[in-house]
Amino acid sequence: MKTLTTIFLTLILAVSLAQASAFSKDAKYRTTKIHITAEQPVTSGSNTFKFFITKDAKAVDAEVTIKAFMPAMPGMPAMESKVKATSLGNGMYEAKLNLAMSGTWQIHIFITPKSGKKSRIKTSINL
Ligand SMILES: [Cu+2]
Repeated sequence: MKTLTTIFLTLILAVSLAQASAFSKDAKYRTTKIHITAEQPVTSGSNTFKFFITKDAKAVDAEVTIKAFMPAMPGMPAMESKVKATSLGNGMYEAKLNLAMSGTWQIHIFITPKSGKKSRIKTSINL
């Protein structure tokens, strides 16, 4: 019964968090999961994203670097923006990414914990 209550409350929290965000995306690599959100709709230019990172369902304490890039296209050179995310505690990180044009941006999240294996999660953001 306690488990059911916990699941139910988690669902309510997940739904309300999803509604509060203008952008939301999930990605994972093995048991490391990341939940990416933005309070404002994602547009070309500077965007602030929050990253909630867990490994084996536990909040991750690590150095987190985000790389956003777009390969060269006809008439456009390759674009890249790499930033170190700020830790907000309890597995939550924040970073401002400059997505200079509309299109599909490849996103790589580099996670370097104080001990244990480094990991990299790949995803993409369309705008
Ligand atoms: Cu482009």
